[in-house]
Amino acid sequence: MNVEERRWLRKLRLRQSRLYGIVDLGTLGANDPVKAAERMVAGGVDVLQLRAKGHEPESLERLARSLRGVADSGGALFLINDWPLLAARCDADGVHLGQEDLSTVEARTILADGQLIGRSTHSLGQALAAEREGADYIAIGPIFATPTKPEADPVGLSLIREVRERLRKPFFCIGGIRMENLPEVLDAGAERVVMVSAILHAEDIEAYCREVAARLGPRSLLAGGPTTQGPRAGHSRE
Ligand code: TZP
Ligand code: MG
Repeated sequence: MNVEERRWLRKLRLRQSRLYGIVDLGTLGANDPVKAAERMVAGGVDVLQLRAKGHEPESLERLARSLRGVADSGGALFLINDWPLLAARCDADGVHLGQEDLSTVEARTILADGQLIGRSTHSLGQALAAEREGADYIAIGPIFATPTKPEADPVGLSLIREVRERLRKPFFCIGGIRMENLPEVLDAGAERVVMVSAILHAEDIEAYCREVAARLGPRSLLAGGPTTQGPRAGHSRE
């Protein structure tokens, strides 16, 4: 596959994605990240992210390559939190950046051509800025208060509706989302969600993901973005 085809495939998978799971080493504790990732992908996670706060990126290369393989085996995207250089080295599908991280322009100078950039945002203004600056997808949250990111104030469900009306890029809702409150999040206009602790603390990770994915609905019905016409088929909304 050439660079253009890979870029197109990544954007197509992003458009079709509903469930984004994070292999967060802090939340996993002593549990095996590769096994957790395998169960997540088997359960239908569309995007897998490695998040390893407090670790040195150099020490994560082997794990990142293993997770890259796990994601590939299920047709899921694989992203790395915080470190574009590690994402480039491990041939990840992209990197996820926060408000305090590198700008999109800076990150693109480190990433390989065609790798994706996601950006965490906490307001409509930040979400619109991230889109304007060229992020491929936006995360908004925390929707609810969450022990996974205790320092962050919840933005509430109302931001989902605002963002939905204004953003063209795919956006994911994150923060305190679990099976029990998923209906509220969907009713507020979300199509895509990220879950960390709900998935990683589930008794049966695969079954939990399968159930959430079923409630989110089939991938193929999502509108917009690259179409089946392929990478050279004119302009998409992106
Ligand atoms: N960014 C905003 S909230 C959050 C991140 C990384 C943590 C979400 O974790 P959980 O366990 O799904 O609430
Ligand atoms: Mg970050």
